[in-house]
Amino acid sequence: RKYNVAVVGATGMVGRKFLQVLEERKLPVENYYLFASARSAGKKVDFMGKEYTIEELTETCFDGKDIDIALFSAGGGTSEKFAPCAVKAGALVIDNSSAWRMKQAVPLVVPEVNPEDIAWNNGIIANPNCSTIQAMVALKPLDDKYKIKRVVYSTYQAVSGAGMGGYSDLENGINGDAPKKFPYPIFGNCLPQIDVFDEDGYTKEELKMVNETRKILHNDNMRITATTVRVPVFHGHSESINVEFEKDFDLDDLKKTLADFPGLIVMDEVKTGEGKGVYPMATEIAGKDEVYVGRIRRDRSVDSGVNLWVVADNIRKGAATNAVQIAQKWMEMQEQ
Ligand code: A2P
Ligand code: 11C
Repeated sequence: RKYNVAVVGATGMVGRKFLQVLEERKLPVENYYLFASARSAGKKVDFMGKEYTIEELTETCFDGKDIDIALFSAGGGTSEKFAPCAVKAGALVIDNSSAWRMKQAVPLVVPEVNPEDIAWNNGIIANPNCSTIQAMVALKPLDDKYKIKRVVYSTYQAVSGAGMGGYSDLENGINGDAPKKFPYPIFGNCLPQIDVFDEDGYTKEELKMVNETRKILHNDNMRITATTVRVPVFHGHSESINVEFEKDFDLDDLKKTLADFPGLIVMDEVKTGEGKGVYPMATEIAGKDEVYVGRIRRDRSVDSGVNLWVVADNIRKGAATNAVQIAQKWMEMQEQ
């Protein structure tokens, strides 16, 4: 069977990556429809060896097109307003915004981690936040085997996570221009604020990591804390993750457990003395679909704990690739 697929926000940072990943993965698709705002309507885009015209996103734009899947990445407000229109027209929405993630009726899915949650969707499946997705791929095999007791996240996030505006702030900041997207200059700087603060001093990005982790790992009581930081990197989020377990572990066994997990690549060689170690870095993993983990070492300050360095391309696995993988999994499930 072949499917009809819509991409909403096709001109944006993530939307364009949707198109690239869709081209690479060759899904069984009959027709594609590309949507963006009125500003882009009529623009031509080369895609799948053909010229496509961007259509304006409206409440009725999905009607009569027999769209099976609509991949949304056009901001939270746009998803909130238009995802129900796509569902009403018969589509499954896979939404990259934060609008639906924590709703009880909406599954939040990383395909390697909780594919079973795809089955109970009610028309919308949410794609988690980029910094959560890559952490989940590393933590799921460890939670299954050693039962996670507590997690401390510290992130080093690329400017592309904030869309085109974030990217321009770093590019133009190199020439000394004032930032437009971020609250302070990002060039030569680290900003310990991603998104807005809530009243107890955490940022929304930090709370997303806490709440989304609990939902995806199906453990409402998992103890988690996070500090999320924007760094002057174009592509690739890096995360230091400190994990404490209920059960004891053997370090070689833990490394093998990580290496055996699908979508996760261990990159970890210690060189003592003058040697350069081997570990994942944003510049190396940009353009890759997998999550990379290195600096795997025992935390000697607790009975059973480990430190990890987890890096992934935030626009690929952190957004477009994960959403397209959900679509692929869903298509496979229709064939069964
Ligand atoms: P447009 O290019 O027409 O403004 P980014 O996060 O990289 O800035 O991209 C945002 C994406 O969401 C773009 O494709 C943008 O389209 C789209 N978008 C933003 N607001 C709307 C809206 N109200 N209706 C439709 N698409 C929107
Ligand atoms: C960032 N993680 O790096 C954010 C962007 O909830 O999908 C993703 C916002 C979201 O700025």
